[in-house]
Amino acid sequence: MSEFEKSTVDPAAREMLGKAKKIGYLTTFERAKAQEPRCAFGNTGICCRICMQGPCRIIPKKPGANKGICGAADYTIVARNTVRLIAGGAAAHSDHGRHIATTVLHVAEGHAKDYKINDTAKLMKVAQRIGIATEGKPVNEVAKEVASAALLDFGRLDSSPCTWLETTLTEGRRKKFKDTTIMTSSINGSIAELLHQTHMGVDSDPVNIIFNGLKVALGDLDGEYLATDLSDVLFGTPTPTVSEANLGVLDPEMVNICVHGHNPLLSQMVVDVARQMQDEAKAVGAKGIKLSGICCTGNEVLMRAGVAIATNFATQELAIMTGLVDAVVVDVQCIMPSLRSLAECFHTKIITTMPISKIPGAYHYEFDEEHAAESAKAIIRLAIDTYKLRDAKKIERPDLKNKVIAGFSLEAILDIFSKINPDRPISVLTDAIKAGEIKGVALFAGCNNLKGTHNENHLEIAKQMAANDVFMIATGCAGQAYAMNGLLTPEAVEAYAGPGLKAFIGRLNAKADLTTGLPLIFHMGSCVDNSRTVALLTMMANEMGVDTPQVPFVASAPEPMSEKAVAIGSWFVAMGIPVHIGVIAPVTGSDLVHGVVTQIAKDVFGGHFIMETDHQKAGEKLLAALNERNWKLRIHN
Ligand code: MSK
Repeated sequence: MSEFEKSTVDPAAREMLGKAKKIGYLTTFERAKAQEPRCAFGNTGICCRICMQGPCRIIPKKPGANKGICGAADYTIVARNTVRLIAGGAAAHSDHGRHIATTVLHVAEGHAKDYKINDTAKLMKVAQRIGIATEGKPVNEVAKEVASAALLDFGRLDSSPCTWLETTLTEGRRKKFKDTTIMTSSINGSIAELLHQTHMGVDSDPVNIIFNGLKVALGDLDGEYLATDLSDVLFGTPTPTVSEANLGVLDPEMVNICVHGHNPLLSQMVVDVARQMQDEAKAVGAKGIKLSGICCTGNEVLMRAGVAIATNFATQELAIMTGLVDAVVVDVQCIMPSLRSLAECFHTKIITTMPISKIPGAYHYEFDEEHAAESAKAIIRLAIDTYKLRDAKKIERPDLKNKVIAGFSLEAILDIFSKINPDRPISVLTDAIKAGEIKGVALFAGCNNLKGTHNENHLEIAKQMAANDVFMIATGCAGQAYAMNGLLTPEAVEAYAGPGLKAFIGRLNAKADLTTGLPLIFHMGSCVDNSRTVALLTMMANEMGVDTPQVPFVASAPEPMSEKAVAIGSWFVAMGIPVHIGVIAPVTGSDLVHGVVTQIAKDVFGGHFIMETDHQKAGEKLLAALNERNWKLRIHN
């Protein structure tokens, strides 16, 4: 085994890790090793840092130390720590959604002139779904009402449910969430309430804490849903697109700009403006401007504009290591602060753009919504100027990239299904499950986590699912792992799909009327676009005449890292879905909390967490969960 095989399965990343070693730079892979051994208290969730008397670490068999100084038991501490992760994730996703909704409102009011309502059909569809009359109204009037309704979900004063939740759930889930008092009325209010509830000396009941954590998780879902809907309204609903992925997309002859983060407000503007600035790049000797993406803002522009993916979360530093990246333009979330110090070894400029997301020493070009195109132009000009400083001696690019077929919004998937059944497109999927041709649907989502080998769990579990005839969808860095390694291609269908899945995708291919074949895994977008995946689940449930916990649908975050992944996993559990995570979450310090999230949750909501680090066993557990549902539906014997 070569030195870097334990770090990553990606050949391009291995090559760049070799370069990092040569120049003596300690990447995130080295820093992860340097953190070992991990603190056993933190690792199991029994370190309490909620008040300044702490940290308190629970030692079960030591009298006095078996509780915190205030008397908090292990279960209280673990529950509080867990739900505070959900609150962090919900805050991040929904703040992103609030930013988009505010921009739609400003566009509708005649401000933010560089943006426009791009997808009127989606706007009208959303308006009708949430009960806003559209007939005879100007587009901007409808947009204003929709954006205002979205913003109300952040701070509603009465106890009526958040609009996006109320209007998208199955009847069964609506009732379940009301009965269990976790239906959210206000995203911001629920986050504030949870932080209050978990303040020192407030709630010590772990079950009560976890239920309110789920309420915040539903707020996260609401924020994701409206972020997706309104991003589609502003920038268009994705349709299938052909692109490419991995470090080989960086072009030695072009000005290379990587967009990194999550919010499409800036990255989409950079894409649009770069098209008009190709001549400026040519004037400095480049052949033009090449954009590529890292993390979910990369997914946003892949889905809508076919922009290439450079790499995913864990390997973001390695893009700079090629010596070819002239600028990394970042917005919010999942941006390693280390990018700045690494960039000092090269000519690369790190450009932060959001007031809440700065890196000491980086260039900060504050994104100004009122002058968005100007902001994007200034950023691109800095990248063009920086191109002139490239040092040929430092350039080393792995010659590896893979073709990518992406852009599968729910609308795009239904459009393909409708070629087979125009009246009830979703039945194409549910009928294939009922017939036993495919076992169900598996969603792969989430990040990279260097507690394991980069991208290994993503790839291996998906291959196992494919061989067992599971239809697969993906979002986030999971989607990028598949993009980087050639699984978003028709060739991967040939290589990995079992006979049932091959026949199913083949039937779609025969009717899809696309210029390319369909891929093995349908990439549905960014982290917030998990809303698209839950919309698919809901549609399947309604078509099958059951509630979501009965649908043969599983979710997996093979390498979860961020608080946002915790929030997503939690609301999927509440939706009744078995959710695999490829790390052991910091809940094992309390048998009670561990039991609630891995077992009791199933009795209450139908979903539960499956913690399994071994990819083979994880795949087996996911398949078992699908088989159980199929058996219960009496589809199979
Ligand atoms: S970017 S949250 S590392 S998926 Fe959405 Fe990737 Fe996870 Fe960030």
